[in-house]
Amino acid sequence: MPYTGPHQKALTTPYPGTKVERTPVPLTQIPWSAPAHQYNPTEHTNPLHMGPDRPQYAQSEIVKDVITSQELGGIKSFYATQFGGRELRPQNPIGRTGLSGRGTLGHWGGNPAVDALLIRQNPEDASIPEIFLIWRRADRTLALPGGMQEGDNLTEALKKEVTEEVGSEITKLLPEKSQTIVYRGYVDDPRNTDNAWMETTAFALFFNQEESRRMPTKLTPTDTHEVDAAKCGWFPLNSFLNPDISDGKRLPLFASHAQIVQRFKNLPSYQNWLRPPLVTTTCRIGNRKIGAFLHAIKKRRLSSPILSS
Ligand code: RP5
Repeated sequence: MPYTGPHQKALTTPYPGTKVERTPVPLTQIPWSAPAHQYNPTEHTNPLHMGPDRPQYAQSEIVKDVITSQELGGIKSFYATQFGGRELRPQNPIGRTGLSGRGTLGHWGGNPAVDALLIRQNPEDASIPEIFLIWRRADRTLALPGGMQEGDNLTEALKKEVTEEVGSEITKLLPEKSQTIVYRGYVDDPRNTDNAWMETTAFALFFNQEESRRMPTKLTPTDTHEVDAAKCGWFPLNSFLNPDISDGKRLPLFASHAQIVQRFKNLPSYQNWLRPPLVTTTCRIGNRKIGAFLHAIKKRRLSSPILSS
């Protein structure tokens, strides 16, 4: 299920890392379909992302240089992009944000990212699932490890982000892992604007107790500029799965990461991973039936079809 909104973090003001204030948008006026005749969003694009000396990842600030026949400079969105307003720019699929332009995002339209839900069984107690979270220095919050997707290969992008933000010790285990897609779509990110927004593909990877025991206690992310390694680590997953839990241990996560984490509690691969191995279950059922059978013999209550009951 894609994100249906309304967005909240995309209304964050002032705009992250700046003093730029967004134009207030009442919740009822977020959808483009809601009339807002007076709507006059603040215009902001990072000045470093404009002009001929801009970095390679930033598209031209002139939207018609980038858009050709519904293609946003080769960047594909999960949404059928609508164009409108000033200069017929791409429009945020959820609606108004109070800010036009690109903010600090490099692309017009969807800015693709990848995220990793690294789930392990606690090395001491396999019944406790844990999730690895990073601490984003700039946003001063916990988050899923992840980053902008450069290039088309999602697996490579995931590997790069995990190496940078978690550590190469985990990356070494990735080739053996099947990756389950938990979510694809819009991210309610504080950097979003009316014309540029984040989209992600979030993958879950499961590590059993034996693998957890093989993991070093100290993981070493390389991107220590963005990530505070001292505050990253494994957290009890259950406190993030249930939005009603108020045990004080659940902390808010960056952008829509909390909603993404909550998505996978009903995921079949997570449910299977939680279950004890099938062979143990079968033996237990078998033993219980045999036990009941012997008990019945002892009590001389045995009648022939007992095994089929
Ligand atoms: C979020 O921003 C995505 O879900 C991803 O986690 C992150 C990517 O941005 P950077 O980490 O590269 O800033 O919207």
